[in-house]
Amino acid sequence: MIYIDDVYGIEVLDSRGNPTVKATIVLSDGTKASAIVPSGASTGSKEAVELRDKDPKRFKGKGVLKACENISKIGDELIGLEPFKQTQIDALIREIDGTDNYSQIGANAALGISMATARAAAKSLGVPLYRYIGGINASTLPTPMFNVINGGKHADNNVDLQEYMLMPLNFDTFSDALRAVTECYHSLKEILHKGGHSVSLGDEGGFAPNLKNNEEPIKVLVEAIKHAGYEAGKDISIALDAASSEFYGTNGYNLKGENRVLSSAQMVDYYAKLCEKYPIVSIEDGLGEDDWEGWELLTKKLGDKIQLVGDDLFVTNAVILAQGIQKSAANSILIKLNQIGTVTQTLETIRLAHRSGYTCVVSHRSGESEDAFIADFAVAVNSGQIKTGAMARGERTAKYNRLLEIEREIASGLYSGKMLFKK
Ligand code: 2PG
Ligand code: MG
Repeated sequence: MIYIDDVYGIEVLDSRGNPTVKATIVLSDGTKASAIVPSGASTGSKEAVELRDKDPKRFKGKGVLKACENISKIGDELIGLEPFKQTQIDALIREIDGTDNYSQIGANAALGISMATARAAAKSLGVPLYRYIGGINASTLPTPMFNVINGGKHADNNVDLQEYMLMPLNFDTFSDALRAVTECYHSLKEILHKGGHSVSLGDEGGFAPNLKNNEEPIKVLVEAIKHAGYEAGKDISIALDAASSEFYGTNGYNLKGENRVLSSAQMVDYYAKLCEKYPIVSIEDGLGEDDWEGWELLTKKLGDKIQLVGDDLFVTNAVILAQGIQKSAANSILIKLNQIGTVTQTLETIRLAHRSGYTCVVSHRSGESEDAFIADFAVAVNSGQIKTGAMARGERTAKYNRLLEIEREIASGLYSGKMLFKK
């Protein structure tokens, strides 16, 4: 029998220079595997708890030594167990924590162990991670949402909406899609540069210029698609993540960059007009995480035309997703493992979404690392979509480059692009 022999955590750095957890598992057959946990900036209030030391003398309070200690403590309970029993191991981690949001041990500790367990098990069996998690059903290369203009909390500019993304739909393979959209990225850089705008990058590798209003980035994207020789709305479409909980207050949606405050209904109209004017196929967090009525209205108005993704709204939580399904709010869910805490719980949420006709977009966090777990995970669960930033900055390209490897390994043209958004 192969069993878990050692478990430990160390404090490493994420892409924003903040400490994060790296968990390592050693098996009795000598297999050693690690996983690095990501960290968000525009977090949903109901996310599982990310444990920080709050010791002002280290990393301005952001250290994660306690979470690392917790990894060793939980590890003591896991030693001797088979790494292939992911469900039982994840259940045990939950039981040790004893809360429903990992407020004792930290979701960063929980997820580090959970991901490292899956990776160690796969490695020990000699199969790739996507194959271990997804079996022979893991076959679809996801369509990426490339976040090429950053705003909101991810950039130091005047753009209120957080993410302006390109989705390459009309391509036969993942590598072709990646190439085309990368050409658009370079066109975008030229256009911004010529227009006298900054081409410095935001947290997720997209450009972060100051622009006239929140619509302007969409116009520039359409121009960049054309400039690169593609047809907007046919070859490449646009997706947005407004991350609107960040600018939703008691008086409504405060678009600071445009100096106006909109009600939920006005926001819905605003999106409807944008969708009429531009080839937008998906809007994430168009409304705030507590604005359920707004979400119902948004879904009524646009739900049969475009994908409406709940991120802060659902926080990858099956219980909250079930409420959303009942209310007919959104038609898609963003999947972030660290919002819920373990691989098993994430898989449960995905199952519920798929059963209920909701699409799933597997996602990175704005604070990332070289760990490409989510690339394998997206293929494993046949999510068909992945959101992992721009085609710049190593922590973003790590995921795209891993997908290129997977594409070669499964030697198939099963790229989801043309299958998505088919009416
Ligand atoms: C989001 C994410 C990732 P953060 O809002 O979708 O792009 O941002 O990790 O800061 O929550
Ligand atoms: Mg989001």
